[in-house]
Amino acid sequence: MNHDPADFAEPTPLPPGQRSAPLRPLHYGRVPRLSLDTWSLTIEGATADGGMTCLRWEDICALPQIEVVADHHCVSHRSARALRWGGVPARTIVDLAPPADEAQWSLVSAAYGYHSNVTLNDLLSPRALFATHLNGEPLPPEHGWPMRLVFPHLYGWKGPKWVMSVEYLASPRRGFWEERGYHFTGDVWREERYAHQE
Ligand SMILES: Nc1nc2c(c(=O)[nH]1)N[C@H]1C(S)=C(S)[C@@H](COP(=O)(O)O)O[C@H]1N2
Ligand SMILES: [Mo]
Repeated sequence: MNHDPADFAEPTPLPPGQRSAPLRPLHYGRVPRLSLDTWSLTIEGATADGGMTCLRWEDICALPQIEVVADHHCVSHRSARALRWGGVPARTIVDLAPPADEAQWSLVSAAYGYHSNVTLNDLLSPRALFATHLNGEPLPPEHGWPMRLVFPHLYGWKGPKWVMSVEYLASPRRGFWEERGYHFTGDVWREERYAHQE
């Protein structure tokens, strides 16, 4: 009988308060209908040169791609294990359209007004990515097609699906869930769920 070396690997630990559950789409509102012809990612706000950068789908496809295998933790305690995300490192996008020195924060927005606040540090973390693929296939519409943000070390709400823009900020602002009682940073390993823990 053949064994995959993974059969003998230690199971990776889950962050505190999380339990394994199958991946299922979770979001506020409807799944938007988008077209690659009109789709773009805008990087704006407190940029280094004061301008804005608009990346179209073909620009994204021309950037270096990576794969990141990570668990996906919803703050509702469900964790989907070992998802294989493919896409562009968030750091690559930041390098392409860098922020001004004072811009240590950002607000990442999606279709229908969803947004989350993310620190520049988190955007620069090596495993953060703008994902276009899940387990080798283009993202299913309900999981954020054509592109979403993924932060393996933060709760799922920090990663907007159907991402449209990154706005660099010179002072902190709160996103959709952060305004509704959820934590400013949302680190899963520190169990930063709620604003009252800040
Ligand atoms: N645009 C958008 N992105 C979103 C959300 C949302 O409501 N709208 N929900 C977030 C939350 S709370 C989680 S847990 C994950 C869920 O990702 P999944 O649907 O791929 O499981 O998406 C995040 N991204
Ligand atoms: Mo979530």
